[in-house]
Amino acid sequence: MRPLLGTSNGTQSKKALLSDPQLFDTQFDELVTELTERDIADPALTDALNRLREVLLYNLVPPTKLTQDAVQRALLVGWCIELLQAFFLVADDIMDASVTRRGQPCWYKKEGVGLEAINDSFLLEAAIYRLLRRHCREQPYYLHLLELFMETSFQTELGQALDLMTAPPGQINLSRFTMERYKAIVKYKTAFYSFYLPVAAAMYMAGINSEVEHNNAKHILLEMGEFFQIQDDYLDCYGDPAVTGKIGTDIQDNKCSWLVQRAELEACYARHDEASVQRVKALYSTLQMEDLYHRHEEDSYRRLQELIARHAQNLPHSVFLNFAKKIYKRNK
Ligand code: DMA
Ligand code: MG
Ligand code: MG
Ligand code: MG
Repeated sequence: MRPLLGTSNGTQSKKALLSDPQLFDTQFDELVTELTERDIADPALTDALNRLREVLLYNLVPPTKLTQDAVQRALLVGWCIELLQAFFLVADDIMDASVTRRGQPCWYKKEGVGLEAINDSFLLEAAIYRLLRRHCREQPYYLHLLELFMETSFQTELGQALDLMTAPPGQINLSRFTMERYKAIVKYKTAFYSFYLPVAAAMYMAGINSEVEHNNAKHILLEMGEFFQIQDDYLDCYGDPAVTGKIGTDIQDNKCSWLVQRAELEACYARHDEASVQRVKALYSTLQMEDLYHRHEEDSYRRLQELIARHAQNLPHSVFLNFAKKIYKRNK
């Protein structure tokens, strides 16, 4: 994976603007001046306008060093999430026997690195907690962040364990690959750390601690994370390494990838309950069976016309064509 935040230029410049504390500062100063000096010049109002100034400064938390520091800390936590990702990816590439990552050789593949990369991944992880301690220890959300990072790591490691034990090297047994197992793997190995973690960290930093709020966010983000991993599986096979920055290994690694659909068929075919029937139909639809069928119909019609032209030399073509017209494009 996966440069999650690599967005368009438009988003970048908006982000830069929003996170520029100096611009925000300057505007606040201007607003105070506008409200208390520029518009109303009546000397009789001096006291009242001074009062307004005091109220504004006191109640709107003048953006001073405080907000600048808060923005710096938000950026730092962003980097901690990147560190967590790097920690997992360095290890993941060893376990998946991958070759490239982000357009360069995987770290363990570099000359002289090899399995020392295991310890390097631990170093990346340790860096998270050093940075959090140094920069956020005094913050009310510090403990929440610590627990969040540790819990997320555990969830991801459970997901990686499921991913690996479902893919024993060289042992093909597609019955291991159920949709239930797939969903568990991707939820734990990807969705928590790639989607819930960044939003939950921001929520804690903004003072949103309620379990209900977090569960609501989790509900949406885990669903998004599941789809994100389905895309990752798709790109493992169909992506262009020049664009994804990595060469796929899921087939070689016996991975329970979303693209492996036979197990779903085995679980649902020849069943009489409506849910199973619908799951088979959903599978057909993801395999674009309708398109395939229509293309086959066109091909078949064209081939038959050729046959008629070639073989029905003494018989009227219409005998055959009328037959053909009766069945092609039929919908009953
Ligand atoms: C990766 O899943 C999950 C983690 C925790 C790194 P994956 O092996 O499919 O990712 P990638 O395709 O990027 O190697
Ligand atoms: Mg991998
Ligand atoms: Mg992996
Ligand atoms: Mg992958």
